Amino acid sequence: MLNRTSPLYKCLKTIKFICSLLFYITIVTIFSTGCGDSQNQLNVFTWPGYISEEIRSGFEQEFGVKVILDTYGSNEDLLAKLKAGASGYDIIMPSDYMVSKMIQLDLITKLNHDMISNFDKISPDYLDKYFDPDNNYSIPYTFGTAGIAYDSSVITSVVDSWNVLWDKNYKNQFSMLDDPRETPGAALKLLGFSLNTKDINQLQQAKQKLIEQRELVKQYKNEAEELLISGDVVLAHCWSGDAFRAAEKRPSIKYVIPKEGSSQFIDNVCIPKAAPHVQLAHSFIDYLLRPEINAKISTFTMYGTCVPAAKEYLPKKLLEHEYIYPSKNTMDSLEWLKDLEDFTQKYSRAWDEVKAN
Ligand code: N2P
Repeated sequence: MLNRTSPLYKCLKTIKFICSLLFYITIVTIFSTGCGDSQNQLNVFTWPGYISEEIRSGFEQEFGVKVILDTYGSNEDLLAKLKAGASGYDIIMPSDYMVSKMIQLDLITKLNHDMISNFDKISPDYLDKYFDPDNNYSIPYTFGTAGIAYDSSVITSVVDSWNVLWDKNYKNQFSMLDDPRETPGAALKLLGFSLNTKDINQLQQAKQKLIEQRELVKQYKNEAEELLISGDVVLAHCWSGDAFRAAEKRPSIKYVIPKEGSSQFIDNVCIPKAAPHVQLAHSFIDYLLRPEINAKISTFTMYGTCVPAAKEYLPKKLLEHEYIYPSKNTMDSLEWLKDLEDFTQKYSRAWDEVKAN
């Protein structure tokens, strides 16, 4: 037995004390930085392909923080997640009609414009829209359309109507968006109706059309880019950026807005009500609006920029792209999706019935 007063005993006791101290420090460090939440972390919930690695790591390095990305496939999925109480997100990117819905449901926070020094870089063309008249809650991120992508090396006839997506010759060779508003919207347009109709009879007709189409569809999917590049599909109902990015890898891919008309959208940056890092979220929004950064976003996503000064950094082929910045004629054929309040459920139900058939 060691004597409590012996030098060896004292030395061992000191070592034991230092070891417990180190253990305690390690545990505290792990819990405050490694796992769990941290003040130095920004949690971004967005559409796939909306934030590039360059944009993410650029913000991380400049601000000395970590940016965590998570993605959703549709506005309705985003809404369901927030309604179910998801509280960790600092940034979300709802489309127009979903911004108005979220304001009404008190799910997003009022922005502090004093913390967004680049706000005046946004073109007035994309501000003060119906869904958030003074941009108190949302900053435009990018804009685009829904339409049809097709491989012109396979489909040599003219593609200019939604009808092609009901053509039996393309059975199992095309994909449709998996979206309770966009997909019924395409059928409504084909039938000559508004994609915001609240006429139940028109909606039923669109549902029947989609049920008829079901056996022809290879896949319902919101990200058509890979399907088009791989040749898994030769036609796709998709969002414009996905078609243009696919065309970069497979130049025979073309995009068209059908003559019956289609939808247009602005996707926006918002801060959810329960966001843990509101200040950092504002810094991120301000960063996204810097012209050089905004140009990189537009180049990567192949959607339009809302920041005119970004155009000086954009390649000519994007600036002159007839479908990124469509002509007035084409624009006039486009509708914004609107929040349909209680009638929204009828669309969701119709869409569920299509998919269950
Ligand atoms: C993401 C496309 C999102 C556009 N790939 C729909 N708002």
